[in-house]
Amino acid sequence: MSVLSSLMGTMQADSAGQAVGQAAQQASGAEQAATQAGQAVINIPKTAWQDPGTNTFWLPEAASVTTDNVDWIYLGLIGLSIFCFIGITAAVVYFTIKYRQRPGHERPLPSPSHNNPLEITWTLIPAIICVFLFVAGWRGYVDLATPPQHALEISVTGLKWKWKFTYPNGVDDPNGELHVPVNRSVRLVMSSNDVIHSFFIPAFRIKQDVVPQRYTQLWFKATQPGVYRMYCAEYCGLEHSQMKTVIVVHEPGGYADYLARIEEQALNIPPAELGKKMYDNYCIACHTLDGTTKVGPSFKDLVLGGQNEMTDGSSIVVDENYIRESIVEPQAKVRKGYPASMPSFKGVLSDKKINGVIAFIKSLNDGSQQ
Ligand code: HEC
Ligand SMILES: [Cu+2]
Repeated sequence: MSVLSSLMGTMQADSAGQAVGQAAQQASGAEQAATQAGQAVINIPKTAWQDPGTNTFWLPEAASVTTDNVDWIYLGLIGLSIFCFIGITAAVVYFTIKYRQRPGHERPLPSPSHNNPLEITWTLIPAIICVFLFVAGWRGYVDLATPPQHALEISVTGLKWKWKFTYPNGVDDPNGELHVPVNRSVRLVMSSNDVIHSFFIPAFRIKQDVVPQRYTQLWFKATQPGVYRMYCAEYCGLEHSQMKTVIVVHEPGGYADYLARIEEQALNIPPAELGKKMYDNYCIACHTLDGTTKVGPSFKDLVLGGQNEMTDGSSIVVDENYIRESIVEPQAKVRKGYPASMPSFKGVLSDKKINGVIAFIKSLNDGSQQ
């Protein structure tokens, strides 16, 4: 590839960029279709990987707010290199011919050893260019290193050999893809479960090592809905090259739909398992499973059909309705010997989750947990 065509290539890069955009639109169209069809699982077609139009040798479409600075410095450096390369080569060729050894052309002795104006010029101009590039690069670096406040935080885990994305609602993306809303600052808090990986989204011009036992961060603000490629950019073992996936930038509203969808999906597990999760999340601080008393009575003693004494002296038979009432309206009936301090989970736990909790409590005493 000749250096000159590299400069011109920036123009082609634009049309290649459009191709990515189109592929992205197709993808999000397919996604909408999937949603309409009521499918729980959306599988983004990996158009961005298959469409040869997106396999550009040049800079891919820029789709985040911080890309401009990276691009012009990068292209500027290439332009400068080409300029110097051509200039120096031309000078070498010119001097070689002009001062070649030939009859009637004597070498002047002693040869000139010093030229102040020349020395100053070729020191000063490169120095100015270097300082300029440094300041421009440094400002861009500071931008990239400083996530805006109140950015949406998504946790990223590098694993041999895939990425795991965990959203603020605690749910992982089921397909190992990253989904984000358009025009919203996103901060990725990243760590690795095993070796060092490197998280790379070319379209956003961001790349950062993902290291075990510490957190690194990246931020971006996507400017166009679409599907963009994502890589691991640090050799991390046998299937390193398989750590490619996509980032889906959603139209306004699409991200919330997506979150609701994966949350719903995460609930599609056996009720007792779901209940165990809810127990771990919400109840474990006050209720044990082993018979010991914390703030509240242990769930081990909560046997369906058993009798419980209340503070008002009455006695009730434990059934599903009693457990449900204890969760949504804990003060309605308070166990004798315990404070009426349990918070209500009304609005926190959906019916499905409450059913899960009930199934979990039942399973504690039917022998299935042993
Ligand atoms: C802040 C502490 C606290 C948390 C958190 C808490 N509870 Fe309670 N819970 C209590 C206390 C104290 C009692 C006993 C007083 C009463 O009956 O209200 C109790 C009672 C109960 C009872 C009746 C038990 C019996 O033996 O009659 C049920 C059922 C129950 N909780 C379920 C839950 C579930 C399910 C969660 C989690 C979603 C939960 N609790 C979270 C403190 C808590
Ligand atoms: Cu990797």
